[in-house]
Amino acid sequence: MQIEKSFISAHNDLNLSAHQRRFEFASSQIANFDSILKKIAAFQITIPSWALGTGGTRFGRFAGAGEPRTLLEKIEDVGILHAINRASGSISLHFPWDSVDDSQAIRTKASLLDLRFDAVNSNTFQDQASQQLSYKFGSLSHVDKSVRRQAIEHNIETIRQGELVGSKALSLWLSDGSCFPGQVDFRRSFERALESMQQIYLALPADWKMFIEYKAFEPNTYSTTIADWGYSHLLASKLGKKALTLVDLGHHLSSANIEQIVAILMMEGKLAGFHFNDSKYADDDLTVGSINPYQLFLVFCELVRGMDEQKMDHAQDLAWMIDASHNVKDPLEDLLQSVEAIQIAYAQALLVDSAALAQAQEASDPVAAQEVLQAAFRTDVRPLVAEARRRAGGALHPVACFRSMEVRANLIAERGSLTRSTGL
Ligand SMILES: [Mn+2]
Repeated sequence: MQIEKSFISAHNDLNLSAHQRRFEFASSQIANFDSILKKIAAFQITIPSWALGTGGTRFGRFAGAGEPRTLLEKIEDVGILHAINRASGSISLHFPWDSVDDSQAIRTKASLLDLRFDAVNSNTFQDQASQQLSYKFGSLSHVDKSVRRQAIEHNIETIRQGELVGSKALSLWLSDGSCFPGQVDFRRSFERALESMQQIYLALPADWKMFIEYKAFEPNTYSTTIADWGYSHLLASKLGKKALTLVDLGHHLSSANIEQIVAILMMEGKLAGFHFNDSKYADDDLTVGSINPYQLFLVFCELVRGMDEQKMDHAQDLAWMIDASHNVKDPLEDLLQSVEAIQIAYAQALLVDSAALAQAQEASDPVAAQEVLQAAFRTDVRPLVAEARRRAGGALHPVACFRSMEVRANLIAERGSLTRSTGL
């Protein structure tokens, strides 16, 4: 399905006068709103290929309808999102789910939809039908050298596939760990994981990076080989300059101070980027901003301050991706909501009076610091985000626009109602 520009214009025309009233009020309170609009418009959030179908839990999956059946259809879905919000201009592929058979066709389709390819992801957390050895007891840290070799080769093949589409980073999440005390030797497991990753690192092209993601627990229930930012940072430091730590909002033990982790990693030049999602208890698969938008805002405050201090380009220098997929919403509507939640938190962080905050910190004045932060957080920036989107050719209200175009009904008509996207 192709999104007609005329439909988005018609949607915007219908909503324009109400929007303009809200925008005039919002912008009248902000001195530098024009530069904020430009930053919001430039900020693109990568869509993971595995979030385009309905996710599931270990108890089951309730498949949606009209899900993308092939990589080309996944790219088409991201193109739909990007046409509507002009902020989802890249896609992250996962191997072997997204095997690139015809790279020319894939690249052409993506460029027609104004999309680029972000980090590629390997998969050693499940066994594939064609696979010789099992990852039941680990992959890069497995006690058996031949299992480790198989996992290393899969990662190198993932890099090769990424090169075909112009990716520049390998994102590595290791599910290795143990379910019971005594099951693995912590130190040997870590050493084996490092040794395997060194071999993958050597296979990275000169202009590539390696992102090392961590996760506190799950699928393993007792220990995880790369359980937190300390393990990841240790690995990244030992591996070298091209290795960086990737922070996933949902991969921490409950109430961890994620904004502080981000601040320190940025200070050390070792932050790769961010995976956005939200969670109430332990899982990480809920829509961004649906549970704890204040935490998201605080994370963005650190990101913005850290990037500004190091004169980094907000849109280009770190990797921004959504990593969530669940059971009950239309995946495309959910992604539109997630992207907007990220834009809102980013815009609010841009509003923080950093000079006043620094002054409050120097004066050890927590009351003044809270006033500064919450003045930004409680500002309704939605008209600014909508205006940035409108100026970039997107829709004022993405979900409403998506629904009025009957995108899902069209996709079902094209693809059928029994389609199932590859992925989890
Ligand atoms: Mn993630």
